[in-house]
Amino acid sequence: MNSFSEKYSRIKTGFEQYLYDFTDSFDYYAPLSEAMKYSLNAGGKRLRPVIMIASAQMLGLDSSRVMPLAATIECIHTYSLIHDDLPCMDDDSLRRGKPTSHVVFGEDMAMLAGDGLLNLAMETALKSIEKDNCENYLKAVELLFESSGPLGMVGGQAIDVKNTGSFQTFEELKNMHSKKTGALFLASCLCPALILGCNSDIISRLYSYAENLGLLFQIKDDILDVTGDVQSMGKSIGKDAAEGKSTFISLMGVAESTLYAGKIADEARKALSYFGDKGEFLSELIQYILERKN
Ligand code: GRG
Repeated sequence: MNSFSEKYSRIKTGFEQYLYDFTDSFDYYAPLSEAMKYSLNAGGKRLRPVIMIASAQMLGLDSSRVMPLAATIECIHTYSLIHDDLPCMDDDSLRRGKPTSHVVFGEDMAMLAGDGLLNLAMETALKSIEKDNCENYLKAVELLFESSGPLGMVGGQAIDVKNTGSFQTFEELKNMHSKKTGALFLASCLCPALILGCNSDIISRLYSYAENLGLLFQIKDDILDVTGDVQSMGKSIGKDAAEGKSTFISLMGVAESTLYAGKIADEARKALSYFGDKGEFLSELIQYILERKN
């Protein structure tokens, strides 16, 4: 294992320990607790919490001060996957290498598990606010929910379901993805800076890094839907083309999308160079996303 993988694994393990204690404390109506735990503990890369914790560490904020917000963002991400997999949306039966929530618990309970996670996310974020740094924490919580709501992820998903296969231009596609996928990356990266009350230079560099990272993640997701395999991905592949979805591949092809991904990665690196050696892990994360197989 190289030092990047070791560090990723250390951050991810620390987060998952926190998450397991968090889910262990669920004391709701048993079938609901079970369905919420099933998806949260199913694994996944934990990319958004890892980005949030790494961004905190780079800026000199102790990880413990963002752990509840990292759990918040993972709850939001997980609820979005449960709802996205429902028959009324993507109708998927495999997620994180396991049968999807509605396959195991039924559509009604999957819907409620997602609703439960979203509401729990709000409760967790509000409880995380430090009294003596209330104003800054509120800015972070506001960004988080703005990013996941109708201006961000939910808005992007709405644009996506209403326009399947009909994005004509790269800009239209990019706009949808910057809301649907990019906004949560942005929140992950910026929350620690808001908690610390960082200056506008730092915020704008992080903004540029996160915006490019989110786009890179999505282009790679589209490439993997063509070149990846079910085993490594833990979810069905080839669905975009089968459903006639507009993707970076349908607009530009695999070769040009790969070249474009490299350009976006360079932009992300440029933004992060401002932080010097302290940005090493987040910089290496760009390469990880570029080379990821799942
Ligand atoms: C239903 C409100 C609502 C929103 C759904 C994010 C999303 C919006 C849908 C997911 C559809 C999808 C597969 C989008 C591509 C990008 C993406 C978010 C992939 C899954 O994220 P990963 O790879 O997943 O970080 P893991 O399992 O590793 O956490």
